Amino acid sequence: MEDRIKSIQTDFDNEIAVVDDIKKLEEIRLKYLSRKGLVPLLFEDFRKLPSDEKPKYGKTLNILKNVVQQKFDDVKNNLEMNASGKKSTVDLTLPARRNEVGSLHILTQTLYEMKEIFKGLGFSVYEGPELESDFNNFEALNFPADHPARDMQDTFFINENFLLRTHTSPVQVRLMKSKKPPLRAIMPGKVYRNEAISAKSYCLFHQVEGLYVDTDVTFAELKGTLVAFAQQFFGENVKYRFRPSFFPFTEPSAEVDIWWEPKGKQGRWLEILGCGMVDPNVLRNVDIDPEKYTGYAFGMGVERTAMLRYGITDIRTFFDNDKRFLTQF
Ligand code: 2U9
Repeated sequence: MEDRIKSIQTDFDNEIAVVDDIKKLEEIRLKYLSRKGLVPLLFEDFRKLPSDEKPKYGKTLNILKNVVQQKFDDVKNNLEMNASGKKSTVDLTLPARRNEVGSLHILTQTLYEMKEIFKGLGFSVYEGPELESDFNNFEALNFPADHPARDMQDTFFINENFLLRTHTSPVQVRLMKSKKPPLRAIMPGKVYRNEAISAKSYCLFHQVEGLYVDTDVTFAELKGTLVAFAQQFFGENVKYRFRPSFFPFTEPSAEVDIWWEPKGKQGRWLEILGCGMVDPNVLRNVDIDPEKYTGYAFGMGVERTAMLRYGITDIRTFFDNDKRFLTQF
């Protein structure tokens, strides 16, 4: 049965391919599709098969019938249209449709670029889980018990002790707990915040944080690293400033702004990252002696940085999967 199906399909294809008038087409219809034609005869034989063999051929037989009928109808339409002087609806001179090629999401591209810059500055890349313990996400990082981030309003808690990480800092905690200094790594990844969704904030975003712990690490080294990053990412002539700030996990702390002046618009200072010297309490919490070691840390939002660089005004567009947005990058 299988061989007969194949041979009828091949013969039909060969014969229909060279049909150029209605008379020859009618001969093909009689041979293959009429009541006593080869295809209906195959169905008659199929009906006589033992019932356990039927499932094996039923589907192929139906495909044959549909393909033969469809090809026949197409050729018939074209011949009829040619005979009546109308143009065929198929224009064989049209160029073929291009296959669409996918590309990396703009956040992935930005993350890759950031990773490459920091790798060039001597950092390795370290990743950790998105579901974290309260200890790694808050406690070890010197967050006081009454800090607003520890509230259900701001953080997605799984239960009393576990949560969706609100920053990638717990990965630094894991690194410091598992390896001895010197440590120099960046931590890229997704973080979650229980925020009202708007053009400026989303419940999920990406961060790149960095950490360097060794003997005699200084704020001057932190500054040198971040300026080198800003110059590579935003351009050699980027204008920047360091402003004093506060974070529970760093002391002293600072924020870095860059001067942003889009063409034809008023320029202004825009914050691109936060940083500071790792608080001695944080080092103690992971059993690193703050008398012997010092460290610096920094953190930046990937969406925020990409928005600034590409003039994107609504953070939600990163997550909408709208091709009109995605294909611009
Ligand atoms: C350890 C010790 C210190 C990481 C740091 C910042 C400053 C910071 C924000 C930037 C924009 C988060 O995405 S954002 O909202 N981050 O300002 N992050 S210092 O400091 C650490 C981390 C881990 C153990």
